[in-house]
Amino acid sequence: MKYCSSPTSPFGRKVMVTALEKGLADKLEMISPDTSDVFKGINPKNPLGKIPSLELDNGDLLFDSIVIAEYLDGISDSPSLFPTEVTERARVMTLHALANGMTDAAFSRRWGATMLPENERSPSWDARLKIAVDKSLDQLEAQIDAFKDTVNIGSIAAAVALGYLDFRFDHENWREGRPNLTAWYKEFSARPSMQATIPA
Ligand SMILES: N[C@@H](CCC(=O)N[C@@H](CS)C(=O)NCC(=O)O)C(=O)O
Repeated sequence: MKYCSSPTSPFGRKVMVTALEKGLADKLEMISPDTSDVFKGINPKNPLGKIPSLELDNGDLLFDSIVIAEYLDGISDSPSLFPTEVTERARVMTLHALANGMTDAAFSRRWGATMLPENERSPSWDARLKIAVDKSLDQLEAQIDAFKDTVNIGSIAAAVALGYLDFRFDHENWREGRPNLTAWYKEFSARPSMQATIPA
């Protein structure tokens, strides 16, 4: 299977953590994105221009990250990272949506600040995105008991989101005033799957 991603992509990292947790990482042939013109997108095979994508041996192209993660989860026999009981699944997928939305907002902030010409940047849009990140962090801190002892697609997405903040927004210190989230992340990020995928 051809996996198009980059070690610095938080969405790609979520998929790799999933693949490692499921013992499938060696099945992924790594393909680098095409960054020659970021305004046209960085993944020519995906009409949305985004990474990650996974090309199956039958030619199907899977995106986005949650679809790839669920596919990898489904083809391995090891315990699932996607609960099947309806209420539990809804909770975990909502946690995933929160963490992924936070990652999306943080990634957009970074993209706006580094790719757009200075006269096209929008401080008020950046502030709006920062509010989304901050409120999501507060929500994770408040609901820590619901996920602190779990390893599933929701907790993986939460850890990857925090890892991305460390990578790109270290100076904003998300840990301040969030002791429970800080302690949980310290423990979760020691997992071999997280250690093997630290963005560089
Ligand atoms: N919802 C998508 C988001 C993917 C995404 O935003 N990927 C970024 C890299 S981290 C990207 O490819 N950006 C290039 C662009 O948007 O042009 C997913 O979960 O896969």
